[in-house]
Amino acid sequence: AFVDPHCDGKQVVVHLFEWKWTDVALECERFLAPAGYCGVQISPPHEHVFLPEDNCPWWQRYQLVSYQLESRSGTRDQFVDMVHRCNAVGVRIFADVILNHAAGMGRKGPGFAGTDFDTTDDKHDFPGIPYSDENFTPRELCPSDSGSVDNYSVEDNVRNCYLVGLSDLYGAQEYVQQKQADYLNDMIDIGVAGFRVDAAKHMWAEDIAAIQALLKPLNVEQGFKAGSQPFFMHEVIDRDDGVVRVQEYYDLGIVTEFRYSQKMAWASTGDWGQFGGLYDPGWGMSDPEHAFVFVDNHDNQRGHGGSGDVVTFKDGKLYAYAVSAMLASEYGFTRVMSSYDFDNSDQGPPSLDDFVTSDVTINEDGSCGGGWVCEHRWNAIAKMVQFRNAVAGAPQENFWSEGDSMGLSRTGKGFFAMSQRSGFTASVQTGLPGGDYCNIIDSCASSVTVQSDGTADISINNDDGVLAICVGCKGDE
Ligand code: AAO
Repeated sequence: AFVDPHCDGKQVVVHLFEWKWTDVALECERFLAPAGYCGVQISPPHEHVFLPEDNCPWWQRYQLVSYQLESRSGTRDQFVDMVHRCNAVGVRIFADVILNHAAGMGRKGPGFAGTDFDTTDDKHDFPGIPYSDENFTPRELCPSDSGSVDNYSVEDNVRNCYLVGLSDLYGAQEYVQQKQADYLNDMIDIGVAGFRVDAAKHMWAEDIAAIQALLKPLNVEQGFKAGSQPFFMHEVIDRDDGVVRVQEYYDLGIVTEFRYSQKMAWASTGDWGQFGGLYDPGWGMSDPEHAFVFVDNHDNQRGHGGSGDVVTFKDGKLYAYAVSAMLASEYGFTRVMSSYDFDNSDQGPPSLDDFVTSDVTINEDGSCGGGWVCEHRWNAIAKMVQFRNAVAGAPQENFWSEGDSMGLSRTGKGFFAMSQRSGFTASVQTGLPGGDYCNIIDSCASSVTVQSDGTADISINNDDGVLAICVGCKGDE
C-alpha cells in the first residue's frame, strides 16, 4: 500500500531542493514533463522558523511553526498554482512533511509567516496549530540522560527522545494524528500525489499508519483515479547498525535505502564492477519493491546525517556516471537530486540580501545559472530518465565490467554502457532484438547495429561517455 506514485508508470522523481513554487511550476512545464520525470519532491511547504540571525540556513524549514502553507518557497496561492500546473502536464508533486517534531527547543517566534511560538524554558507553545506541552512526548518515555536521541540501538531512545533537540511530537495521541492528517488532507485536496516523511525512523510505525488511516483519497479533479491512496516515501537511515530496520516500513510505503547511496560511491570512485551488485539482500537492504534509491540527498551531500561515502555534483562527471548507472539499473524507485552550489553546509539557497530566494535562471544551452546546479538537466542524466521509463520491468542481465567501463542489458527493452576511456570499443550481448538503434545520449550522433542473436560491436565516443539504446526510444531533443 502507498507505493504507487500515480504518474502513468514513469520512474523518476527529482528533488528540487529549496526551489520556489513559481520556479517548480515553470520547470514542470518547460522541462520535467517533456523529459519524462514522474514528479517533484519539494522542500517542506509548512510555516517554519525564521533565522535571519543565522543567515537563514536551509534547515530552518525542518522546524515546524504552523501548518499554514507559507514558507521560504512561496505562498499558499503559489503552492496551489504550482500543484495545478504540474498536474496539468502530468508531473506529480510530493511534499516533504515533518511529522516527527516541531521547532527546536530554546526558540521563540514569530515564525516565517508571523505566527507566534515559544520553546524557551522548556515550553511547547504553538498557538497557530494549536499544540502545547501535553502534545509532546512525555519526558519519562525517553530513556536518554540529555533528552535527545543518543543511542540508535535502543528503540525508545530513537522514537521517544528529541532528535537533535527538536521538540518531539507525541505521535500516539489522536489529537496530534488528526492535526497532522488535516495538514496532509489540505494538500491532498489541492492535488498533491504524496509525501516524503522526514525522520520516519524516529516515529513509531503504528503512529504513521494511524495518520494514513485518516487520509482522503487523492483528488479526482486533479487527474487521480477515484480511491487512489497517496504515495509515501519514508526517510529511514538504516545501515544495519541500529535497532530500526527499513523492513518495518513496508506496509506504509517505500523507504530510503542509504546503503545504495554508499554502494554508488564505492562503485563510481573505485571498481565499476560493483555497479553489478547494487542490491545486497544479505546486508538487509530493502526488497526492490520498497527501495527508494538515490546517489546523494540534501543531507549527505553536505555532511548532515552522515558524511563520506557519497558522490555529489561536486565530483562532476563521476557524478553523472553514478546517476546514469542508477537510472540504468533495475533496483528500486529512483530520485535524482537537484542542488544549489554551496561553500558551507548551513548555507541557504541563492538569495538576495533579504533572504528572499532567487529565481532559477536558465542559460542559452539549457543549463541553470545563478548558483542553481540543476543536475536533473545534465545531458546524460536527463536522457537516462527516458531510458529508465522505457525499460521499466525488464530484467537486468548480461552485466560486464572492465575497470572503468561497464554495461548491462534490460533484456528485450534496452542496453546501457559507459566508459571513462574515450573511444572505448567492445563486442557485447545486448539482450535486444536485432536492428539498428540510435544512442539517445548523443541524440543519434552514434548508433548500434544489433545482430539477430543480440550481439553488437559498440563504441562509446561522446562527451558523456555513455551509450543508451532502447526499443521505441527517440533520440531527438
Ligand atoms: C538544526 C541544527 C542543530 C540543532 C537543531 C534544533 O543544525 O544543531 O540542534 O536545529 O534547533 C536538518 C539538519 C539539522 C537541523 C534540522 C532542524 O540536518 O542540522 O538541526 O534540520 O533544523 C538523523 C535522522 C534523520 C535526519 C538526519 C539529519 O535519523 O532523520 O539525522 N534527516 C532528516 C532531514 C534533515 C533534517 C531532519 C531530519 C530533522 O533530512 O535535513 O535535519 O527534521 C546515524 C543515524 C541516522 C542519523 C545520523 C545523523 O547514521 O543512523 O539516523 O540521521 O546518524 O545523526 C554512518 C553510521 C550511521 C549514521 C550515518 C550517518 O554510516 O553507521 O549510523 O553514518 O551519520
